[in-house]
Amino acid sequence: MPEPSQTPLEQHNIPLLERIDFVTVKLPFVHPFGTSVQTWTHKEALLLRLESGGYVAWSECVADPDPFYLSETTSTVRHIMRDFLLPLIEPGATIGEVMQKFRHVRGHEMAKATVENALLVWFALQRGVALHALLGWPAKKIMSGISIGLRDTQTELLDAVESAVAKKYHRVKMKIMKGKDVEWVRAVRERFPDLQLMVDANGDYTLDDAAHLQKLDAFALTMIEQPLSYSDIYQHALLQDRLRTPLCLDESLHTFDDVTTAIALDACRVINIKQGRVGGLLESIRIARYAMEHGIGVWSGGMDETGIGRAVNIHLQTADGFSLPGDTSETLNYFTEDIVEQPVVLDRHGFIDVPPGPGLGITVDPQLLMKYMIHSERVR
Ligand code: OSB
Ligand code: MG
Repeated sequence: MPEPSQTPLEQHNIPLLERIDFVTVKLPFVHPFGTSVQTWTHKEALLLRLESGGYVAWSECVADPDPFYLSETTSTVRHIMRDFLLPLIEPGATIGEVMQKFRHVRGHEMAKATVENALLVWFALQRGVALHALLGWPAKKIMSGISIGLRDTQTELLDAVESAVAKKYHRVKMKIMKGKDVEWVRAVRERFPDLQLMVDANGDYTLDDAAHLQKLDAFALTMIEQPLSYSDIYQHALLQDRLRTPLCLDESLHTFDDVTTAIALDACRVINIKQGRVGGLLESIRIARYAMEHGIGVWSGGMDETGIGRAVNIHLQTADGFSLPGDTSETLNYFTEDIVEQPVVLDRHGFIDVPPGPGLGITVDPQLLMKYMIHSERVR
């Protein structure tokens, strides 16, 4: 695969980073977030703060403190950033050169994305432009989507779907797992016949479950996300061959190369891009363009981020190729109180505005940051 030509964006020069801090915050969720792999009661997020020339750029790492979604954790990310990635940044180098050097570090996409995000936000602030404009796209209204975690009863699930429908979310995703699948989907579909509905299994099934998963074809789901292992692509292709419902990959895709493999094998017809999982915004944009050229739908996933990470996902969705509603829901769906001042809200048609202003268009509230901070470390 030839390397793409460097865009002007990749030629911005890196400043001397005067001050670098890692800050960890821990916020309680409004409702525990249940998946087939883990139930999270809190969002623990590692933040990176870069300061240079009077501009302060924040970014948020998508890793959890545990390795249950993917292998990176907040601790591995701190280690890789401190000991390997940050030392590769030389003042005067271009962002393209830095990202090229990052390829020397294998894997650790979430760590790479955290550093890249912060550098791009710093450039946007310094130039006085919004992040989406720095990336090359005009502002537009972003489609909304909600990811509803596993519930104890079908009644609770139906209540959660009902309030999402009332808010005009463009599509609803429900988590499934073995034992909470076909009948639970049937209950939702019977009550909401026209809803854009999809499911996410976070890898709970194997190919032996293909006949069982075929029962989901009856419910006009827009897609089934990551039914099989987090490390598989090939068996998803075998499964896709046996299903009418499009498959969507999440955990299995970490790089542009993974995406070309998945598309070549017809392992999925839709791609969930989490910018943190694929190593950052520039890789996300390359993937979205490639997918679009191959007729594959793309949407932005989420990791239950605080307002910092959610703003990044919103800016990214102005890019070409993001044709489907993503996992971008209102702040109040996650937290009663966030660390940023501007909450994400839906308008009466279910759309989300890109926060206006330079950089991410959001401001970190120093008092709330202190309130939820559990750790901080000055790196430079
Ligand atoms: O599989 O998409 C997932 C959250 C944490 C880990 C994995 C996943 C999710 C979500 C939440 O589904 C998406 C969001 O609302 O941010
Ligand atoms: Mg998923």
